[in-house]
Amino acid sequence: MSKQLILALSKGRILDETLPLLADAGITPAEDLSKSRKLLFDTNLPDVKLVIIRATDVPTYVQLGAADVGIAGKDVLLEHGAEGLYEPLDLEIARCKLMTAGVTGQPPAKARRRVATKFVNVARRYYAEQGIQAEVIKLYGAMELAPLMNLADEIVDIVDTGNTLRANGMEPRELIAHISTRLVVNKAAMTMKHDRIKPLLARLESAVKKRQTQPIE
Ligand code: PRT
Ligand code: MG
Repeated sequence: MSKQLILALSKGRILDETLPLLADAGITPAEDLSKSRKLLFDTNLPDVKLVIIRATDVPTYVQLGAADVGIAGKDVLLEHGAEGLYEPLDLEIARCKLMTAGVTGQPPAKARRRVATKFVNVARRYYAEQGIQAEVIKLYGAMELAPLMNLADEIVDIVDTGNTLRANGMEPRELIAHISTRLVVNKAAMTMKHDRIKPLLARLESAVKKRQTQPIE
């Protein structure tokens, strides 16, 4: 295993909150990420590199060892599964909730429920635990549309303010999980590159703690 450390970052909304945390931990990209179409970046540290990839791909990169460390939403980790991964740190950014939601005022379907979601594994597990028969329908986006179009009775999706649901005539129902962004580490790398990963973890941990004691301006 090379001594180089590869960090896989989720692009999109998590990235904007990740970069200041990394900066507090002493890692800054060597160039402006927003001005580049590159996906692999050098940093101020000679042997630390960043890859910026789809959030849903981060667990795969880390699990298979293509990246040593990753930053991903707990929703993505719950859906993907945690085999081969350690999850040593809650970065406490991009907080939201995984919930079921349905059409406002409409009682939940009694018989086999049709549930549209991109979190099919999470949804199957959740409804099975509840003893509710569910037909889970995989969608890749705009879950809120499914009940309006009579494709599904309810959805499983991420909720923050609830505005997206309300704008589409829906209401949040059951909480499945509280979500925040987590640091994940490849299990083999945690052993083989412990001398590199341990200080990174410690610096990120203190960056997270520092935020908790500092009110956001
Ligand atoms: O684009 P892609 O298909 O890859 O996924 P994406 O668009 O879901 O990715 P992105 O960049 O939005 O980031 C997703 C990650 O951010 C998730 O994995 C969560 O861990 C985290 N996160 C935090 C959120 C939200 N808050 C959030 N509000 N992800 C999505 N949303 C969306 C939600 O899907 C819904 O459409 O915002 C809407 C709900 O927000 P409210 O405020 O209207 O309730
Ligand atoms: Mg997106």
